[in-house]
Amino acid sequence: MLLPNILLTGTPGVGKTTLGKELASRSGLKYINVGDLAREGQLYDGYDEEYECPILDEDRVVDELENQMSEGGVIVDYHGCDFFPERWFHIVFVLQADNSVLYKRLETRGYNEKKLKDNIQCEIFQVLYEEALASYREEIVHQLPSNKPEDLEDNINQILKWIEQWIKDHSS
Ligand code: DAT
Repeated sequence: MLLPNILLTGTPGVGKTTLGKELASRSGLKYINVGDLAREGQLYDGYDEEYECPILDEDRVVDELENQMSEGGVIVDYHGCDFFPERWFHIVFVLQADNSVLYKRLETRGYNEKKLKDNIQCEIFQVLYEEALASYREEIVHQLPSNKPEDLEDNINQILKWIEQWIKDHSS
């Protein structure tokens, strides 16, 4: 059976992991958190002192994922989307949260002042949405509100329906 690949992207803290894991458990698709994958495989290329985080080795991440992505049925979660091959994804969701909501979530994570400010700005200027539009066909890029538990439930139901339809359309 052919299965679609889904990209969940957006500013850190918008709810990609929460949605991705729940979606995977309800759809049977596989969930991959690119941040975790990079940590496990040490797929890094230096360290960013300003943001206090390692720099992703994008080429190695792509190589690492290629086989699974060609098989299909993968939900990818990452706060960036311009380095993945465009052909990998059948649909792209950009999650979005209100500033006040996002601020509280990131504060809870203990982000430093600069990281907090930059991430809030990233959300205000819709940086990930713009990046997604620049990297994928506009028709497959969708924004999803991710402020409250009801949003999560709505998003899951909407995506499950989409998956079901995609599978129907691609079965022969
Ligand atoms: P991300 O993976 O985008 O960094 P996350 O899934 O870890 O974000 O979520 C960050 C926090 O926000 C976490 O404590 C769970 C909470 N959260 C996520 N989606 C939510 C929603 N729709 N309603 C309320 N809280 C949510």
